[in-house]
Amino acid sequence: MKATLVIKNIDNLITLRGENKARTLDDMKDIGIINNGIIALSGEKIIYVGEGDLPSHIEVDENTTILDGKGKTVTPGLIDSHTHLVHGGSRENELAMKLKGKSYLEILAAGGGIHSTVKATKEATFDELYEKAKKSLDIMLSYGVTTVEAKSGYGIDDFSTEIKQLEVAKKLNEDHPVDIVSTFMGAHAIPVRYKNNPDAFVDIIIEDMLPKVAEKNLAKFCDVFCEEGVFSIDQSRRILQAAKEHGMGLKLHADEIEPLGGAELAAELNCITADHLIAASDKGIKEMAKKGVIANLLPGTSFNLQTGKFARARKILEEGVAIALSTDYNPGSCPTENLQLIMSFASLIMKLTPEEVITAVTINGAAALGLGEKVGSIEVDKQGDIVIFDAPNLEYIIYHFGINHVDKVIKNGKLVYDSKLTRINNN
Ligand code: IZC
Ligand code: ZN
Repeated sequence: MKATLVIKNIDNLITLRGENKARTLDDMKDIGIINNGIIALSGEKIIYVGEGDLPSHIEVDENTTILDGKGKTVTPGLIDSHTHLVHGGSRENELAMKLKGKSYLEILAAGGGIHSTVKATKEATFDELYEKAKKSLDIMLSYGVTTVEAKSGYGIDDFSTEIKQLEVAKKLNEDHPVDIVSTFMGAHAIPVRYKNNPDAFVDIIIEDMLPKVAEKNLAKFCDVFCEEGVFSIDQSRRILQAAKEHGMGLKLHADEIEPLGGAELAAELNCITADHLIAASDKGIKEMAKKGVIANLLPGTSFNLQTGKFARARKILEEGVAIALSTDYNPGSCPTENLQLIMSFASLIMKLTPEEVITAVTINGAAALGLGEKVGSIEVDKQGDIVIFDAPNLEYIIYHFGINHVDKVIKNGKLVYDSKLTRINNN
């Protein structure tokens, strides 16, 4: 078999080999490290992973791209499994309010927050949204992210804007190297005109929006912002049950700020993930463990909300729940595309080990998007999504925080990012 790309002499090859499903506490310890590792790819796929030299059945010729992994750490492409990628505008105007002590929910209740992004997203053209999201995707890719989830939710009752967001994500998925998985999240805020009758808006989502999104095949998942002053437990249940009937996978913004019982609901409905969980109850966490719901934790949001509260990651793990980690990239509660920073937060603040962190942004992130068979580990027959970090080991990436350690990114077997090529070479 002929290799099209080879990475050799890899000091620290982190394969994450093992089962293609979300891994829990004990299974997060062994991340399959190979010292002096070598990887061969043919086209889009990985064809060999091992130590030392290539076996004789793998041919290399003058057309094979050879990369050197000396002094480097190599991992599967990172997976950011919770983002609000496509949106108009930004919300730096909220900074002064936040510094004066106004909370996220107070800003939202006063008609700001999500509502201001709804306005900006509605006003933006398809091309403007596309260019803005593309810029963010380029940044994500430069940070080693090769698969991203993208939610709608900035049209809310303006359905054409919801569709516009999902179509932007669809086109970017076709045009950009990063793979995008779309989630419909029309239930992201109660529209101002439904303030006194939110159930009428829930009816519209169920009766009008979900069938059309499903018919156009624009979303693999459905998500709801289940929160005090946003969607209640009952409303969230109704929406997700309807989404399930349309064949969508289920996600839930659960117990982000108030302990409403989102974790319990996610377990009841067999959601693939429950996201945030900052205020999740002991009972909710136990029920998630029983049902195999993945906890998608977003510590960048905790940092940015300035409440000092983070999800109880160790407790969640010890109860037997698998953890994924994501940026939550959005213009309000977490305006950063930097998943490496989130990895440092997860370790330094939530006390996850480096092995747990890398598992959470690779194979567990893949499982959080139903893609565990395809991506998330460096193994034969998997998609060639690989990051070469200019770092001697995994601990170094997490410890030396806030900067980008990526040297090169390979996506679908092709070199798509090289940090050296972004600098003008005038010494
Ligand atoms: O735009 O504020 N939490 N949704 C739920 C968000 C944050 C995004 C936003
Ligand atoms: Zn979110």
